[in-house]
Amino acid sequence: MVSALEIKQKAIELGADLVGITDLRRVEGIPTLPQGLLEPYTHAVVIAVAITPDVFEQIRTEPTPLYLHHYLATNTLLDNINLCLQRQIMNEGFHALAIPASQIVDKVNWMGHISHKAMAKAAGLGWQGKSLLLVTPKYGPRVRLATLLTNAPFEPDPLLPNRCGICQECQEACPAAAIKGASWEDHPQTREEALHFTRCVEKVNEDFAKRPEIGKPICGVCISVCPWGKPKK
Ligand code: B12
Ligand code: SF4
Ligand code: SF4
Repeated sequence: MVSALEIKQKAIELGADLVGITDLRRVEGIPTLPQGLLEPYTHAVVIAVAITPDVFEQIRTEPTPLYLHHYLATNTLLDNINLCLQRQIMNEGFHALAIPASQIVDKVNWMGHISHKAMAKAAGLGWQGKSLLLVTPKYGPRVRLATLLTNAPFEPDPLLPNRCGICQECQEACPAAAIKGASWEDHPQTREEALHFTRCVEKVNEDFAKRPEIGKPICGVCISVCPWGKPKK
């Protein structure tokens, strides 16, 4: 059987910057669409692709057309890596299901099939910061994520602690004043615990997505200001 190390090496060869593995017992009770999505699976491989720091250098208070392009291209790369890993695991006789990087399945409640942030946290890639984004020690929140569900019994990775500390950069910079500044050791119970959720939803959908040169619900400000993402000197 293909080992956790081999699948991680393959992901890196294909263009991933980070890869982690979780046992799905770590996310028991997490909401999914459809309900019961996780039932055939026992583990997940979570991949991250970093967006170059130069894109974020230009983001101060709003998204840029350049960020839009990198956002779209990174989603495609993540989906392609995930499809290749899916094939490799299936060829070994296991089930595997690539969850799309950025598909919104329920536009009333703003949900994907599963939260990649929660899966990435459970796979030891980082922690969910005060912005609710997945923050990694190496790239901060400047990563996009995708999840591959499987029943291949890969060895899970150790968890990382929350390292936001007293930082409030994202809270201070958010153009919608949406970040409450709450902290938690593991994860918030609801999105509302971390965010004035509708303020963020309205900002990205009613303002940024309606700009002709953007056209998607993106923002990037809370990503750009996080000190963990700034290039290390
Ligand atoms: C719908 C969606 C949106 C919506 C709603 C956002 C939201 N916060 O839910 C809108 C359009 C507003 C949006 C905005 C943004 N998004 Co968006 N979005 C998604 C999408 C498609 C689904 C998210 C989802 O289903 N959330 C469901 C909620 C319930 O999950 P959650 O936010 O993680 O919070 C809960 C869980 O984490 C849970 N939890 C954690 N661990 C555990 C364990 C257990 C056992 C349980 C029960 C619960 C639990 O606790 C939290 C509270 O319930 C994902 C892709 C994906 N499939 O994940 C991208 C995604 C979350 N978005 C992303 C990004 C970058 C953004 C923006 C910065 C915009 C941009 N691209 O510039 C903003 C950030 C807003 C913010 N501060 O959160 C990235 C995040 C990358 C990262 N480093 O974290 C993702 C992962 C896309 C990707 N492929 O990388 N987004
Ligand atoms: S995505 Fe923009 S509006 Fe939403 S929380 Fe981050 S900075 Fe605020
Ligand atoms: S900007 Fe500061 S508070 Fe916000 S997620 Fe990054 S480290 Fe945490």
